Amino acid sequence: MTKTALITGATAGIGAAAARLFAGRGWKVVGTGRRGDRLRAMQEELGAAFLPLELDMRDVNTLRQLDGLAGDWGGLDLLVNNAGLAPPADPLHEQDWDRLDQVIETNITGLVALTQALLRKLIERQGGIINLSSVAATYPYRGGAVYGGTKAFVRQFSLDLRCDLAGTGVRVSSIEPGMAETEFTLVRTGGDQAASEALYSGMDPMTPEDLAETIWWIATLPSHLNINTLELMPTRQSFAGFSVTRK
Ligand code: NDP
Ligand code: 8X3
Repeated sequence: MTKTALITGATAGIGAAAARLFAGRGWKVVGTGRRGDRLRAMQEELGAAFLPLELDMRDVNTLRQLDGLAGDWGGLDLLVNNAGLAPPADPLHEQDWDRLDQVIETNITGLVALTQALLRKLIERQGGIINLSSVAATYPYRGGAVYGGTKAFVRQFSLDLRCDLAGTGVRVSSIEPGMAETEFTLVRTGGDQAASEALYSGMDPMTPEDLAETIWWIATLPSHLNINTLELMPTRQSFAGFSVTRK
């Protein structure tokens, strides 16, 4: 039977690469995002393997009705909770509340609502859930309080969800990547292309395709194996020390 994945945030970056990879390897893909033009372009590119679903992750009422996905696309083998974003990397007291709220609603509330809505379908097929957390869940940095906090939530949610799903055969994984060159920094900086290019310049960042292959690897492991958490970085990214403020 053809397998079906629902991939959120399939209009750019990691989600778009994963949609292409899964569709190219014989899966059906339900791809979501707010930008309908990009979803339609993806459908033209991938054909019948791709079902576009225009969806704002902040629209909890709609998310909660998605257990009603019917027909050929009704069964679900994999949920990739990928849609997400970061606010500018400024200290919290300098941040705009609306941006913070958008990040919390998208990265946490929407992810939980969608997961809850689709769980029964995933249990029916003994499917899998792969959540996009981040190295920001583990390693604090200035300006990362809300983003890192949301990604720490995603990791812990993934681990706790495994407890709820014990015995169902459903697998849950948290992927925690470092720097991957996508539209992530463009969004974070409010469209500053130069800042985005400068961040990834000369450091061989991970590519969206690297992460898509990682998602594929986790999803297609033998069913008796569960990757709980997986942290990965570009070789040129590493750790910094503690910060000390002297008097
Ligand atoms: P991109 O900005 O390239 O893609 C983000 C995707 O999320 C887009 O498809 C966007 O679709 C979707 N999205 C954002 N907000 C919403 C919303 N409110 N409703 C629906 N969809 C939404 O970033 P990445 O591909 O890099 O990010 C994917 C995930 O990976 C995120 O969760 C991010 O936090 C995580 N991550 C990224 C890293 C990186 O270095 N790039 C590292 C670690 C984790 P649209 O705008 O069309 O709605
Ligand atoms: C994105 C990676 O290091 O910019 O999650 O927070 S980082």
